[in-house]
Amino acid sequence: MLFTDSLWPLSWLLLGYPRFSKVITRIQKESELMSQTLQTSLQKILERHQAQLGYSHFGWAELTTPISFPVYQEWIQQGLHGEMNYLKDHLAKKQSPKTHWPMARSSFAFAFPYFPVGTPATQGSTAVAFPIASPRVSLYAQGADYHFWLREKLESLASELQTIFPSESFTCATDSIPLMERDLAYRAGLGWIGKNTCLIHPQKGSLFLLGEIITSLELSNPNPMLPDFCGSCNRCIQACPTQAIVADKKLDARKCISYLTIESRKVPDIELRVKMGDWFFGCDICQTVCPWNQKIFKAFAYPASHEALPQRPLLADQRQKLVQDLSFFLKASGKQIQKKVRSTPLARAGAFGLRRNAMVVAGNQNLTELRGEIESYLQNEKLSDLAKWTLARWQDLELEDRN
Ligand code: B12
Ligand code: SF4
Ligand code: SF4
Repeated sequence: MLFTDSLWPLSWLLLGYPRFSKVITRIQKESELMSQTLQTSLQKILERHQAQLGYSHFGWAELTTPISFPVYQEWIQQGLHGEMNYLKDHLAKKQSPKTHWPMARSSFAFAFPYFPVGTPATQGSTAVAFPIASPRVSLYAQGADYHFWLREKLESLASELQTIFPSESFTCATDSIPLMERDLAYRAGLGWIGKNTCLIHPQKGSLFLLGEIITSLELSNPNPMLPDFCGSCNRCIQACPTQAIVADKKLDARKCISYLTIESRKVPDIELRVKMGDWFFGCDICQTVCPWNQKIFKAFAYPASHEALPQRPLLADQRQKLVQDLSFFLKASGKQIQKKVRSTPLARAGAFGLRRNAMVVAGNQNLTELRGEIESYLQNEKLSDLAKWTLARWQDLELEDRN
């Protein structure tokens, strides 16, 4: 402010160029020092809360246009988002996040591990008893809805920051917001974008969720962006049962089991149904096969080899429990289903989605004990086609068994 354009020639005359340039250098150094001191203090504050709030790593970056915005734009243009129209509506805001949050200059990014599941670290005060044990549910979803517990943790941190910096602004965000979270986290040094499109850290793997605190503080990223360690590996692309990873770092959401079982409000295309295997909600295969998650699975003796299969083998008692759980979703009213899955991520699919998913699993796992339940949908406006498919699938499996 001191040397505006109009005062600049005058100051040159008064101070002489060499003195002027020394003043400028001094001001620059002082502001760099101030910014470094601010960033060091922030690093300490965030480290102090890390263990208690349960984030595995964090960073921050300027809130500029995402590096991969052109990738996102092309992805939308190609229609790979399917029915997720909100992703198209968010285009302009994602390009310039500051138009959505006018006070925003930078954003902190946090990685919250969701594995092992159902621990206090991943539920906070929003803990719930997970209502089903046997249908195959992706790891992130086997507990309380993270939109509650993750937000709660971020909010307690944001209010701490607000006390320390009373004249600045802090806003918490996660998931369904117009922000390219993986891009921001990549720029903040939290990981690289893998071929499966997930953000991966060399020590922490990819089994974590992302959350942000958007702020008016002017911060520049002190961490280097991590190099891409996928190398010549292609395991995720080869293991995806529906061939949804159509190129490196490019996912056709319309084929992804996670989309088909959570976000879609339709019945899956016939050629995808067998490939969906026994996934009732979400899918973890492209992360289960990833070498960067193996030491995390090993540390908790998790049977990753089974989880990487499109369809898990069933023991007799597992079959009985699965039949029981799926029978509930096929028989219960919409209200009863909503009550059962309340405060868990399963609520996102709604009663229609969960019934649809139950039918696909019943078909692929040959759960003929559910014949009565399936036949009761033969006249259903939205699900009759899928009910017919389930019955036909059982016939095919019987023929396969005979041959
Ligand atoms: C829509 C959505 C989905 C869709 C589409 C996913 C997709 N890959 O596009 C569906 C329903 C399929 C989905 C599934 C899952 N999701 Co989701 N999803 C989202 C959401 C809301 C938007 C993602 C989006 O914009 N997709 C469009 C594509 C183009 O963007 P992108 O996914 O960010 O992908 C990046 C790369 O493709 C990249 N890219 C390509 N080339 C290059 C090159 C460079 C240099 C860079 C930097 C980037 C880059 O560009 C994109 C931006 O960085 C985000 C939350 C958010 N607001 O960001 C969560 C989010 C991405 N999902 C998340 C999770 C946990 C999942 C699942 C694991 C859940 C599950 N188990 O079922 C799966 C994983 C499937 C997979 N392989 O991606 C986490 C990811 C955490 C992580 N470690 O990466 C997020 C960030 C939610 C959160 N707050 O934690 N998801
Ligand atoms: S989540 Fe499952 S269906 Fe989706 S890309 Fe990964 S392996 Fe494929
Ligand atoms: S499985 Fe291999 S290619 Fe896929 S994300 Fe992991 S390291 Fe990268």
